[in-house]
Amino acid sequence: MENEKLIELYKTMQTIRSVERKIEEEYKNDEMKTPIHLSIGQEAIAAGVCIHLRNEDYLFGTHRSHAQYIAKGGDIRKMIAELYLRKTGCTSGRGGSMHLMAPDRGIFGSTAIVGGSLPLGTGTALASKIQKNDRVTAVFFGDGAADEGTFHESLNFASLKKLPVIYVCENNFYAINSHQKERQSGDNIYKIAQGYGIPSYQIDGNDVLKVYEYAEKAVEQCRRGEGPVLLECVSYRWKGHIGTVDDLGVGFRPQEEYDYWISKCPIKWYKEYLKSRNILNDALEKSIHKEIDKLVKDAFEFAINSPKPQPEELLDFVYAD
Ligand SMILES: Cc1ncc(C[n+]2csc(CCOP(=O)(O)OP(=O)(O)O)c2C)c(N)n1
Repeated sequence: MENEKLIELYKTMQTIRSVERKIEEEYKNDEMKTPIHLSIGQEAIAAGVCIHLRNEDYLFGTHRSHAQYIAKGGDIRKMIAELYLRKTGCTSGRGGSMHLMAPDRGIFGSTAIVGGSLPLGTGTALASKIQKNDRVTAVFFGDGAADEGTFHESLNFASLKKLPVIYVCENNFYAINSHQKERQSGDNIYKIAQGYGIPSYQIDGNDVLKVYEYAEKAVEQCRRGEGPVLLECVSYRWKGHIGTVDDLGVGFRPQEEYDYWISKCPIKWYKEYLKSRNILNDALEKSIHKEIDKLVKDAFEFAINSPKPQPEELLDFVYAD
């Protein structure tokens, strides 16, 4: 892979991390009137998949979608403004953090309904097939969504119709506080997809190069019209399920498990990799961070200074004009 792409992956992961760290910091001021779900620790998945997607390719995400929105090129100013429920937000302050949209970037909406992204993305993949274009759909979902009927229905249909859709399972083991082992008889979601005849792989979701490699093949397969692919990307969320809390000590996450995954930080590992190969040096790292800090500062300033929707605008967008 060219150095430019390797650096792009690094920038995307660092941008996601910086934006979410700033959200975490500012959330305590109680000005963002939206639930938030942070994906700190899972940055490599969105970065490694979305780098292969074109502007017009579709993306559907979940309640935990900041990373995917950023990686697919969503406007960060509009995302932060959405979290502050401002008129300039990506859904004009109507959706909050769990309903991010950027139609100009193929992002047709994240959804708070667990498993909801699966049939939506299967639908746009069907549309691509009917319209005979080569637009690919990427559907992100958690291991918890694999408990839902929509998972099975979507996979079966996509396989039957050979739809151009990549199902990206972000397996962070937990659905709120329930471990995968307490909910599923197996611990290999990708094997379920194989049962539907879908080429499926379980990969290290903290290794951005692995995600990149598998996602590249998946996108190529979809564009060739050979049907869906599922990638089960094993990773870990560092924060609690919702908000800014750390949920260690609550009684369901062992300290050793948490420590292990912190030591496997996707960004730390990748930075060391790039430095050991002289692709990233201190000066470049500094300039990347400067650029990202500026971007984040600007997005928050834009959001805070943007107007709030007014009461008389409450019913706007409820009915078609
Ligand atoms: C249909 C449905 N059932 C239950 C919920 C409540 N709920 C919100 S998030 C969540 C867990 C989701 O876990 P997972 O899909 O693994 O995603 P993660 O939070 O780990 O990213 C649940 C059960 C919901 N939003 N929708």
